[in-house]
Amino acid sequence: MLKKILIANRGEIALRVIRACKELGIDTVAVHSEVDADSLHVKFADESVCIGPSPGNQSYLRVPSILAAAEITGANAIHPGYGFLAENDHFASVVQSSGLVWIGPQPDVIRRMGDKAEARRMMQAAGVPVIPGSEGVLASVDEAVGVAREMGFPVIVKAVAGGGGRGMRVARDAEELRAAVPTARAEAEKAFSNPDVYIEKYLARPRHIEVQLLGDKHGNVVHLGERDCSLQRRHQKLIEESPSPAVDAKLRQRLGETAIRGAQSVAYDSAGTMEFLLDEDGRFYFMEMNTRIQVEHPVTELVTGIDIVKEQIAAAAGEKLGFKQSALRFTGHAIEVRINAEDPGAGFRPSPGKVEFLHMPGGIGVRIDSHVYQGYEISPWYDSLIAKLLVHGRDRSEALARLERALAECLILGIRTTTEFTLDLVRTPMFQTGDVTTRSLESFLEEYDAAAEGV
Ligand code: MV4
Repeated sequence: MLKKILIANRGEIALRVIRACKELGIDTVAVHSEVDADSLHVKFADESVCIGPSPGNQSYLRVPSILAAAEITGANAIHPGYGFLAENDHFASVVQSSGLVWIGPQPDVIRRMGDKAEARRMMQAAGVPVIPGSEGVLASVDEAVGVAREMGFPVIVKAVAGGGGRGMRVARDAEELRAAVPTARAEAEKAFSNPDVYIEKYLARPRHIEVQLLGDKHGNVVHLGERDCSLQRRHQKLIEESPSPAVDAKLRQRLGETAIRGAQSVAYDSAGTMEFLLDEDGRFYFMEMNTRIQVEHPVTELVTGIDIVKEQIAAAAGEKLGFKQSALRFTGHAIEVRINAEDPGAGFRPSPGKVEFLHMPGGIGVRIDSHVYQGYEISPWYDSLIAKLLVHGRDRSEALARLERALAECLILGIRTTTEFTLDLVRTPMFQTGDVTTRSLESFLEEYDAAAEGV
């Protein structure tokens, strides 16, 4: 049914989708900006169309240009990748009304999950545990203080249009909350053109645990286990792994069943991820749902053997999922690190430029997802991801040793990268023991910066 897929994205994820299409015997169309003319996604695709100048809002975010490229090339489906238009419900619905297949969940599901207060309400109604907080959007500061006094401080103010950590404010008492609500509203209005906020009880040291889901148009939803993404810097994940050191088989089953229940309540019919916070007492709470393929999806592919992108494409074509929950086996341990063109010695400032020399690691249990080659010019216009380095081992200890070994094989010259920083981080007792929370990186970075300054 799907003969030709247009990939509305760039970089490693565009390559990832093209690879799945090749294995499925589906033709591919790359779209690209002017600066991306020499990119690998353009070279690997069967056809390509230049859709505009380098800034994203003049190319990869231009809906009419992308639809025109699909029309000209006769593509009959669009895969959005992650970022750019992947969670834009308007784009998804225009794709569908143009008679094209949208490779993602239904536009109204994207829209409802995009409203974080609405997503909370829906999941609570479906019996998914949510963090105690306000019933939807706050009508006033007094309401916020009332709700906060009832459940206790500290609380966190979040933008309904936020997600991914943008537009959040923590308040430890009523006075701070009275200041935080207007500030958060102003920030939300500026960033998202929507000032609406809600509050939740603030969990001090949670782990970020997310569950990979796959659904089809026949009402089936399965979970592919969890990923632990607790190590983040400013809401940018640095390391992801599966299984989580904090999740045993029993908790995995409860997380999985809960995530499936939530997804089925909205007739979820694609690849998606439900994010939870796990507190010190082993309780978990729904945080938000990502209605797209994620950067870290290969971690799950390594422990399940399932090609998530292929399943996502098949589901969009109306096929049934190729396997049942009971047939899934989780094997070994996988870890992903992101290698970025950034300078850890300068606050992780982007370090674009020409890659003068490149050697990527190999050997048993190593996977590299990257669009970068020797001589490639990393553009300042887009994200700084150079490569995702993944390792798979029989257990966490083998995966850790393999990760150190593989990181040490990496050699990227001509630009600053996060390779050595990541190796230092991987070698810490904190990461080696798996005893991490969403706050762990802050303290590591303080020490790291102090060491860099010779303090
Ligand atoms: C929280 C939280 C603690 N308590 N909500 C950050 C990303 C966005 N999706 C929500 N985030 C958080 N929400 C409550 N009620 C702590 C965070 C958070 C965080 C979450 C996951 C990974 C890294 C984080 C870093 C700082 C704060």
